[in-house]
Amino acid sequence: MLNIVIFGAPGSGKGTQSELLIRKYRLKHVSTGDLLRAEIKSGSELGKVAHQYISRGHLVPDEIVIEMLEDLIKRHSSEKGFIFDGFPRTLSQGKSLNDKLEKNGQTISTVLSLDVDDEELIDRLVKRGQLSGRSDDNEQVIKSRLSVYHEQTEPLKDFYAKQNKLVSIPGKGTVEEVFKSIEEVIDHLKNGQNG
Ligand code: B4P
Repeated sequence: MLNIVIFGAPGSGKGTQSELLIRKYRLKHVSTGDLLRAEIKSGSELGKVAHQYISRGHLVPDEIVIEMLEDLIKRHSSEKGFIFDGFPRTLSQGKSLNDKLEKNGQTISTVLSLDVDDEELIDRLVKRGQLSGRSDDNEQVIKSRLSVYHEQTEPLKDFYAKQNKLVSIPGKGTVEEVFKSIEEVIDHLKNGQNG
């Protein structure tokens, strides 16, 4: 089983690269951002709460996101593996993910950290906001998301480095170039699992 965490700042290419990964490796895609946006669209109580945080560029509280993820892991226990996209985003989420996987006799295979500088991130997200109209893709909210990333999410790099799981991927090339670096890491992992 291959359990991959795609890690990076907002706009680093997590969602973009996940799409390519699912196609090639047939893993189950878990994007907490997509799940939360679906809840908002459906008008559910959870969605109403999530919207209050997302529209200000804050993280949705850990309890909500962890519960959502727990349900999903249970429902898809027989898959080939997961791509966790945008989860974990806090140390508490990271510890919880390790626990949940361990309970099912699984572990995280690798954490791919997409490294892109803040200037490029702001540029990408402002452009996406102009096309998609996503309410959290405007410059003021983007800056808040970036500072939340540096304060609450980036410490996870150290958490995974200590477990020898962290692999840094230069995230600034074209989508294809970034994917090529990712493929190399995963193919190497898969060969190790088979051999
Ligand atoms: P997410 O949906 O995870 O959104 P994101 O961080 O902006 O990244 P995304 O994956 O969508 O974009 P990508 O980098 O691929 O989260 C949204 C919000 O939900 C969070 O701010 C938070 O409030 C909440 N949330 C989600 N998960 C949570 C959790 N676990 N805990 C608490 N709260 C949570 O792409 C960005 C743009 O760059 C695209 O337009 C793309 O086309 C472009 N791009 C990608 N790769 C490129 C490249 N190589 N070159 C040029 N452009 C590129």
